[in-house]
Amino acid sequence: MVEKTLAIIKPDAIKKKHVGKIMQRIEDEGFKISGLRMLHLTKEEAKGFYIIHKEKNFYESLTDFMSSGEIVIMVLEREEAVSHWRRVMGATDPALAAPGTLRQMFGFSIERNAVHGSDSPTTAEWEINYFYKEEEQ
Ligand code: 3AN
Repeated sequence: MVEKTLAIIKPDAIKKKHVGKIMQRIEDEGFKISGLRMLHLTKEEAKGFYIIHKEKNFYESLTDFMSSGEIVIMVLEREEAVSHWRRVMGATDPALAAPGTLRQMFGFSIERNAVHGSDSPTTAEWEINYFYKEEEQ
């Protein structure tokens, strides 16, 4: 089934100039980029986006990092978009991510791991709605 997922290129990957390579990979993997925007989250916006992690000990640090510079957000569309994008990203910790995955190639640490992807179709819908009005989706 064709579905949508939300992908983010995080501040670390933007600073290291990996945007072009990551977007090329997205197209090579057969995704249609149906939404694309660069923005700089406020701390409050980052906290809202990661609200599910509010009890975790890394919440403050993660939201500081995610509001530390520009990010690129994208709505990606293809068959099984959510699970496919997570396979392309690799494991959360770049040290454990499989060879050829984006986090293995471009991630620096479990926090500064280059890219984000929704973890289920339900989360994808919530995350896309967080950034896009319905008529923009
Ligand atoms: P994923 O992004 O692989 O779905 P989650 O949902 O467990 O991983 O975590 C969300 C984000 O929180 C990760 N992308 C990462 O940046 C950060 N994170 C996860 N675990 C840790 C940790 N132990 N220490 C610091 N940051 C973490």
